[in-house]
Amino acid sequence: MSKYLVTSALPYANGPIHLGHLAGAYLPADVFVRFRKINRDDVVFICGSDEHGVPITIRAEKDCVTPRDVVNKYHLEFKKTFQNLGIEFDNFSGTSRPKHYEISQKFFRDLNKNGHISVHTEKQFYDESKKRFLPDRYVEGICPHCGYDKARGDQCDKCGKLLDPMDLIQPKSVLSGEKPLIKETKHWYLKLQDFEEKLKTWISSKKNWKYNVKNFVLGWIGTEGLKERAITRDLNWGIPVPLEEAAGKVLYVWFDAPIGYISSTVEWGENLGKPDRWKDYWLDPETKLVHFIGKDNIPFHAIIWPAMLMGQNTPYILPYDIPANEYLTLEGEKLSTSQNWAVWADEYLASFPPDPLRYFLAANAPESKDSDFSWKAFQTRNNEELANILGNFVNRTLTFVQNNLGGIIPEGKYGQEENKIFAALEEKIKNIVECFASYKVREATQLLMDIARIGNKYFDETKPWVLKKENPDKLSTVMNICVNILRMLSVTMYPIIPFSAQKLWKMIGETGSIMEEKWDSLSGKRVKAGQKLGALEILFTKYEDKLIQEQIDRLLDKSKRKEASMEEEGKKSVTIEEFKKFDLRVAEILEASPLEKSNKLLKLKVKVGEQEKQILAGIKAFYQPEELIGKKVIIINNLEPAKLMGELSEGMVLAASNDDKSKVIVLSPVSDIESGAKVS
Ligand code: B3M
Ligand code: ZN
Repeated sequence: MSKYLVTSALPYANGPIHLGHLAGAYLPADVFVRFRKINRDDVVFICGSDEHGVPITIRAEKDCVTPRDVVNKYHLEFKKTFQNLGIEFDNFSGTSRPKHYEISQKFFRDLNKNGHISVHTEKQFYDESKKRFLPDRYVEGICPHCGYDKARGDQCDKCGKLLDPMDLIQPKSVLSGEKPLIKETKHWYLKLQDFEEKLKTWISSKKNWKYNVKNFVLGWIGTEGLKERAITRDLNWGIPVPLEEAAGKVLYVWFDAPIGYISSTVEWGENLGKPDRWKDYWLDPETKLVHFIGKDNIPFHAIIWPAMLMGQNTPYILPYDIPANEYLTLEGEKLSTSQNWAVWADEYLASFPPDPLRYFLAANAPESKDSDFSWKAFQTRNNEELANILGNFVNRTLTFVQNNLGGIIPEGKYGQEENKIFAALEEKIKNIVECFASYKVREATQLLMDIARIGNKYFDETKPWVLKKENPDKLSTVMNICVNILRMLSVTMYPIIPFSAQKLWKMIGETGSIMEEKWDSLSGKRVKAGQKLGALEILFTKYEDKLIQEQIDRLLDKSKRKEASMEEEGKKSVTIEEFKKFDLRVAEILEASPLEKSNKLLKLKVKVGEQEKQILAGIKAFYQPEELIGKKVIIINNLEPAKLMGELSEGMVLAASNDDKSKVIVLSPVSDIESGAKVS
């Protein structure tokens, strides 16, 4: 028996849980914990909501509520969602509770006392009209790497590059929309370089860590060495920095978030009436501390957090393992909450039970590379594996016992043949155990299905419907074996699909919780002959195309609706002053020719009054150059000149188009007027 403290990344309390979160940090952890618990290990499973940070304050500001309101709302939602999905934490806390403040401030004080914190004055953006400093996401502007014009101060959503707010071109405050000033402010830094050698030695000792994690960390340290990092922010939502001279500053969210693992464990003990219980885990070097996270959280868990722990006066244990997962994509594309390209857990649960999703995400876990969720693949996994293989075996076995043997588990006489079957099954179970122990949920899922396949094959080959007439003795043994396979199945499937496992457990006449069954008793233990089956029910139903299509349509609709609403925003009214900024003119086309390098552009020479200029127009597919020559059109005359495919364009020809852009018509005055005439 080993002692485990298992954690899942604390979800940010600024939005609901989607399938990407589940696949990365929650389902794999829950599977591991269920396996460990059934294996008689001593396990505590800890989580809570991550309740600080700029995404939450921005969200609150946008919705005109307080950060506390935002946090409370999502905290409750998380609890409900996790419960409905069977993600069973021993404690789910939150990082804005007093105990968490206390422990986090102690963390800062210890690091400071031990000389691992420095303080610097730095330049930062400041919103003069709001009288506030603007940390990372409070500033938006043009990305210096890709030119995207809504890049956030911490990261560009388009090209994914990490940014410093000072990198942004034309920075704007998200609070006022104004250009921010640059002002000096003081911040406190964690001197990561103090821990560099210790971290390297520690990480090198982790022989069994996943390749992606270890490699990432050594790469991070290796190339540039460790540098100090700011751990404070100018915000009014967060944990106050426990220093007099730091009034108005709070701890950076990534500083306090992992401490949530400790404070949630403390809370767990307190709720049990044992306030010192947390020490049995956090202060015992025998405890295996396992953090389940998505790959974007690796540096925080494998470098910064261990450094923070190393700098404490309390002898906390360090992470034992960090089985980080890669990403889940959706229908082949990157998940995006801002573009509503996501399947939300609650949305899923409104139409389906939890187990088929758990099964799918386990079978397609992004363990060593990104994997994809698609509704069609989900349907296939459900219909062809859960329903056709596993469900079918459960159903045919139990209805046979019910209809032909009075619902009583018959006696089995085990000879060589039967023992061979048991040996094959036990071999599979041994492999499954190894997979669960090494976070290989994908493989465990396949092996689990193999057991059901063995069951179906055995049923087909022994033909109980024939034995019924010809050999009742043998029938008794065959059905006994089949029920035994179901018993093994229910325990092995418990970590992945616990709801169905528990139902199956009851159906074979077991009472009580499957948790009372212990993994290592599986091999020897057999069903009791004479035991009466429980009430039968269908474990898995097949999903029709129509139901799946509805989900696909909804996903497409949601993201389209988002596009439409963005377009609507673009249609907001403008003032006459704004309109007057456009210098619209009538222009005469003098020359037109296709631009060789482009399949869209025509190169036009136009006359605007006395002036001649070159304009590139994306109308190649709709007009022959000759038919345009001599035509009068409307142009934006003062559009900033731009180079397209190496050619200068000094304006824009106005055109109308239908929705799908299959038709594009250049605008022209209905009767003649001289070129250069003003359009208003
Ligand atoms: N809330 C980031 C995330 O949800 C962060 C994890 C904290 S774990 C200590 O991806
Ligand atoms: Zn960019």
